[in-house]
Amino acid sequence: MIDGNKVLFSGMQATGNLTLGNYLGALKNWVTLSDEYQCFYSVVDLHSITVRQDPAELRKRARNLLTLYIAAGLDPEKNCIYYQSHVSGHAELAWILNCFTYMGELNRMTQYKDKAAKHADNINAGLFTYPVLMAADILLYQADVVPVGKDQMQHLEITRDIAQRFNAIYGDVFTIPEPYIGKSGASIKSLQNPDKKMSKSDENPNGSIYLMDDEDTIMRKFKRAVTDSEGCVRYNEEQAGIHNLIDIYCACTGKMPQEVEHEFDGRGYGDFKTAVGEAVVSILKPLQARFEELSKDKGYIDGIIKANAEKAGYYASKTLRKVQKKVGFPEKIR
Ligand code: ATP
Ligand code: LTN
Repeated sequence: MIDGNKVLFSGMQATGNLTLGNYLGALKNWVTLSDEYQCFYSVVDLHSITVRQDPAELRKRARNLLTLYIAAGLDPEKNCIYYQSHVSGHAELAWILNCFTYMGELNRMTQYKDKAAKHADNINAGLFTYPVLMAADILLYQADVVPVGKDQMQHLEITRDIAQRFNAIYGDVFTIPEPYIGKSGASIKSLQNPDKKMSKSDENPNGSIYLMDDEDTIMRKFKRAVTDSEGCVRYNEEQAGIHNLIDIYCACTGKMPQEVEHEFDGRGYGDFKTAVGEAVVSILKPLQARFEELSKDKGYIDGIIKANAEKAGYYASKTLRKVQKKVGFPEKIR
């Protein structure tokens, strides 16, 4: 609890360009939840270097991501929006938690297996212990709730296991966090392969809608989206492509799948794809305009970066000091 409010933590990596999946699965829910909680939204740049990055590019993407959090509607006066690398407590707590995490647990992580297969020439220890750093992010702020897409559930479970293990030894140190998965948009699939999640690191740019795509590109990508030969807009697992388009449409319009089936009853896929494209454009256009405007205001963004790093650092050091004491590190002499 901070000032009587429950705490929310979430983060995104500044790797690649953000997709509609990131927006509908995560960012959009962050904005909805931000009124109810004391929120920490981090640009998790420590996580990004588990895969080799170009330094200048990473710096630029990280700043763009932080700006995008604000452009999406998160008020930086109320929500703590900051770079993970500006708060050293993340790395310090991660080290301690590494000593309370088993190799066998980490070996089971599917994201690790996927990324290791994808980057076979760079299977570094950071990639392996990535979930421990994520646990540190969450536990450092004593978060009650963590909004993520479905793909992050396994990391949330290991976070809870580590926290419970630590608490069982040292008493009630950490709050046990609950995941928050949004009702719609929790798992947006690639437009080219609806069995795969839409991902910013997909090699095929037609599979993903990027948040900065212009109107023509968005409409073209939806027109080309893979569907089936059934020819009717029905929400069932067998029609994976249409299922995904309905998910996207619902997440953008707030409608229910049954309403959408009804709306497009007897109409072709062409009509439906156009409607989905238009719904997405109507959400992304204002987001893009706000992003452009904010990006020009260097002083404003710099001010937020500074103030929020201090705020996050304050809460992080409270937990860290408690943990250091529990495990037996000597008190600093001041
Ligand atoms: P990468 O392809 O680089 O692994 P990613 O696109 O999967 O990245 P992350 O940075 O890992 O994105 O995820 C940021 C947030 O967006 C997480 O909460 C994640 O669950 C959510 N997310 C990512 N992809 C999707 C998707 N296709 N549908 C719903 N949520 C998603
Ligand atoms: N692993 C997450 C990003 C992430 C995160 C977190 C999400 C890092 N730390 C803490 C929620 C809470 C991802 O790849 N999407």
